[in-house]
Amino acid sequence: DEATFLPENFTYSPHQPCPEKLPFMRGIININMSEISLDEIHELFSKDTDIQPGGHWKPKDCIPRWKVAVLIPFRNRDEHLPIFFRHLIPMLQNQRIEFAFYVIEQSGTQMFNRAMLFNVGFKEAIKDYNWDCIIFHDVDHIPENDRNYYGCGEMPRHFATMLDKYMYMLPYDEFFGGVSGLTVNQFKKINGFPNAFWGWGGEDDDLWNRVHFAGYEVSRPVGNLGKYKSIHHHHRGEVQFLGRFILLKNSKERQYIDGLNNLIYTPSILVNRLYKKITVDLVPEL
Ligand code: NGS
Repeated sequence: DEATFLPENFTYSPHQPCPEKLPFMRGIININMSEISLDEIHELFSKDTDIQPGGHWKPKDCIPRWKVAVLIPFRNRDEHLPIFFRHLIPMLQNQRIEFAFYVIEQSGTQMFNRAMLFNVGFKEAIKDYNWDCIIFHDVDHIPENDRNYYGCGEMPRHFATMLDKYMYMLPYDEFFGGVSGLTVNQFKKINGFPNAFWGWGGEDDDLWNRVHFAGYEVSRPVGNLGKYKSIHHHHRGEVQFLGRFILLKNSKERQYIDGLNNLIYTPSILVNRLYKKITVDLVPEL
């Protein structure tokens, strides 16, 4: 609730945990969807010498409550990335969260596998650093409110509850798409995402099922905080995954045979200034 946000003159120290509701979290974010190049974004953030390679940043004025790896599955959306960073970097800095970005790009000609890319990103991210919270983020979703706090919690969290493209309503109660977050332990416990969803649809519903079979409930931001704008684009070559309904019927049986525990991939890795890029050519299991 708004009244609990700290006043401008609130002081805290480098030796104390960052407060969760900081004065620079002002609410509505000014969204700027105009296209910009990655070079211009680098330029924009070049004065911020606290940003380490891979976009790794942590607050200096307090101890961050969460160490967050933001995973972004990716293919053929180059113009979205700079728009994404333009909004996400300032927001996470205002929230005084420690973070870095992982862009997991699917090369090759197989159908897009968002879920498997998240599994790859997870395994690569936890090799790097002791992240404790993982945010699973579509590149075309821009948060509209910086009080939508990107930390994790006792329960898996769904952040993108009010999308402009759905007239700011949850499309259905079990919707878990767009942006979600789990602690490293929660994600391991549910065996991650399924790897078997090739093409559009259903993988987020399967994650919802996995979370519930493991005994969790999903938590969501209150009020208007979960508002997002989508970057407009033509759905380039997104092929629906026709097998999704059958897989979803068998979510429970499949949970511990398909996921983090049967994931095989060969990544190539590039550390950029604002993100780590992991490229993988995914192939379906025979
Ligand atoms: C459901 C899909 C979800 C998807 C949601 C919203 O029908 O994967 O629509 O999609 N589930 C199935 O197909 C079983 S959206 O319009 O945001 O792309 O997330």
